[in-house]
Amino acid sequence: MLMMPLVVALPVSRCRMLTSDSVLPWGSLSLARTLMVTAVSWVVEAASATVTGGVQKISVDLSKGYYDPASIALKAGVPAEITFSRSSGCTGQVISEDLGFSQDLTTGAKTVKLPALKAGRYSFHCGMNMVFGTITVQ
Ligand SMILES: [Cu+2]
Repeated sequence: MLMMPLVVALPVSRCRMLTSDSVLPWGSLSLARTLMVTAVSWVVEAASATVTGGVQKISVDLSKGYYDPASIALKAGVPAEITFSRSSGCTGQVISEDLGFSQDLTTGAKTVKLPALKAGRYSFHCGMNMVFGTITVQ
């Protein structure tokens, strides 16, 4: 979620640049608008887990200082395994009150095993409640 303003900021600033430049045709402006909308929908879209042998699995990378993906889609009624990469500092701990887990990532990647979940939205966050991720089960 922290990344969203940064990702959106690029097309927005590009859009302003094109607006003030009268040399460019109108087509460029609408292209910039399309890029902006595409960037927003890309950020919001959840990453789906892969089902292997009756378990749905997904990995979350923390090398950039935020959860990538920060939005995870899981199927209801199928056990899940979410692997968080090794991390330190702010994201050294990953906690979910909703799902009842707390992991220390400073010593290495950890796999959180979740039972078959009911449909709903569950959140997880760093130890300081500053960086967030969402699991949508449907
Ligand atoms: Cu933090």
